[in-house]
Amino acid sequence: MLFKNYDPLKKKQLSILDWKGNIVTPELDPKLSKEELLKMYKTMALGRVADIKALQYQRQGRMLTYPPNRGQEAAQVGAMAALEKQDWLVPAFRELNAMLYKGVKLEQIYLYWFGNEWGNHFDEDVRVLPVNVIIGSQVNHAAGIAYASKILKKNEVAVATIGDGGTSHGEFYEGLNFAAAFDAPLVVVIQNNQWAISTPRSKATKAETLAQKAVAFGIPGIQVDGNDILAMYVATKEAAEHARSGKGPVLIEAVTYRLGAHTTSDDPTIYRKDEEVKEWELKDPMIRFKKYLIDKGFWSEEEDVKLDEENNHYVGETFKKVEATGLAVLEDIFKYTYKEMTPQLLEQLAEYKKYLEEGGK
Ligand SMILES: Cc1ncc(C[n+]2csc(CCOP(=O)(O)OP(=O)(O)O)c2C)c(N)n1
Ligand SMILES: [Mg+2]
Repeated sequence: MLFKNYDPLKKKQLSILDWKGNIVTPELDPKLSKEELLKMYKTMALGRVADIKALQYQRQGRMLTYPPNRGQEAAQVGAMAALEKQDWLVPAFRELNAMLYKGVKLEQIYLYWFGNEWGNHFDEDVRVLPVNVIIGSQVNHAAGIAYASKILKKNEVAVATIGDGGTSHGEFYEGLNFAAAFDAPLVVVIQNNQWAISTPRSKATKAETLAQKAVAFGIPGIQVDGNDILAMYVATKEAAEHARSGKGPVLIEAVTYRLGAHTTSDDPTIYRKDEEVKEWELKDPMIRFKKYLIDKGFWSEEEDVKLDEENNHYVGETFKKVEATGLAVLEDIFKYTYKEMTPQLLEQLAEYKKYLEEGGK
């Protein structure tokens, strides 16, 4: 029903909690338990602190690079909260919050951006693929997982995240078309944060919405206020159920905003106006969610201050552990690119060892 009511060609955006924290479509409020709501909020709060501190560490020369998440917390946590434990997240690189919710430890995420690939080595029961910077690849990988899940009757839904810019890549179309043709349980969540580095959303495609691209695949598509955690939850819940029941993929466009820079190597003041950022700061997903929780009597400003202190402490301690771990042994790059080393890699490893023996660093 949701997908019929929010047909992407009718340009209606799903919204439950408006930017002031008021419920605008009470009939759609998922009425989640206090426990579920607080788990979501606490993940976002930790993600926000970890995001801000990652930038500081990078600026202090202590972290290699980092792609900020600030502003996109609801789009990520709302979607993940709607999944089952066995479902897969196939992330790109700006998914700190989604990864945290799915059970990846902050220490691992930090270790990766610190420059140690072992940070991508998650626990067996964590259904998250490694960070993948190759734009668009997420959709094909997730389509493959979804197809395998269908053949092996595993009841696992695969969720790929991709940016607005990523929807211009071939793999977005290939993966979605494949999954649609084979009714594979795939959900693609576009994080439309309005920018692909310095390229605005308007330059990425002539289509009025990104959700309407679903029409060409013959699947449901829905545009959602991505800063509204309840709307993201409801849309993803329905999408995952649709996919799980054998009806094929769903495309979700989360309309959100990257409040920070693209990465720590980017200066957004060169290509976007301050007023635009200020306007989106008012629509911050955390402000409205906090108000919703306080209105419900589930949370208070005092608890919020305490949580912030705890998070700051935890994040600081976590980063200390990461620094103590340090960088990976370079040999691992040769050893684990494939299951077994190819003759070329063996040769390169021997060359590297010789270089070390001769005093190279
Ligand atoms: C295949 C490929 N081409 C180019 C790049 C370089 N690149 C990194 S991020 C990015 C922009 C991505 O924009 P978007 O898809 O909107 O995601 P966002 O960064 O906004 O989260 C580009 C072009 C890449 N990583 N992979
Ligand atoms: Mg983008």
